Amino acid sequence: MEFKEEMLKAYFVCGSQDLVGQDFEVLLEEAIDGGITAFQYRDKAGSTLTSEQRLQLGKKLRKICRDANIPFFVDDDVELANQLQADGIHVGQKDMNIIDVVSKAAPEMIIGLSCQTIEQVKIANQVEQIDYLGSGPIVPTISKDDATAPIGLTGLQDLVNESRVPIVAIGGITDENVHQLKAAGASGAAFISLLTRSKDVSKTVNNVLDAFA
Ligand code: TZP
Ligand code: MG
Repeated sequence: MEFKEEMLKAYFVCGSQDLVGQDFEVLLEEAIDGGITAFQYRDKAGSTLTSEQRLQLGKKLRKICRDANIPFFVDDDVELANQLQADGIHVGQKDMNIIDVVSKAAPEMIIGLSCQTIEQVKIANQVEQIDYLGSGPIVPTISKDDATAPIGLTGLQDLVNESRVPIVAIGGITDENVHQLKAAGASGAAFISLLTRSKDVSKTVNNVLDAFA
């Protein structure tokens, strides 16, 4: 699948550790029906799945995305991304080196990198295979124990100004603060708890889409 900036608008990130009693497949289907523009499978810290269970669950989620023509990303794990024939891989600064990721990922795979600082963005600008950046947390997050300090809207704007590629904002996104991201230059919002804790998934996704309309 070819990368398009519009994919970043309402980017749902989730692993089994993030669920609060829901069935993962049902939640993903609801999110897709609601209008999410991308999904990232991020099964990690806190997950109790074995690697085989992670693979099997990934196959089901991958199929749901394929059937709906929604880009399916895998967090961190290039091997898993290749096994699942993911549309994309997203890696953080503490994960596998981006150059190694580029060389190991299937050639057509979309590549996203997390960047929190101007220095990191400058380095990312030189790796032509990178399609987009993820930046945050914007404000404190409950979903990532080892998150770096919040960058705020001005921090986000600075990274957008420096970046060669579009940026999706992540971390602590709410129904309210999502409306401030477009003016700061973000191409979209990526979120976990906004959706896993939503009382009305369709309404939540629609609100995000409105923010980037
Ligand atoms: N990277 C930076 S913050 C974060 C990740 C994966 C967690 C986002 O979760 P939430 O619940 O949307 O704040
Ligand atoms: Mg990561």
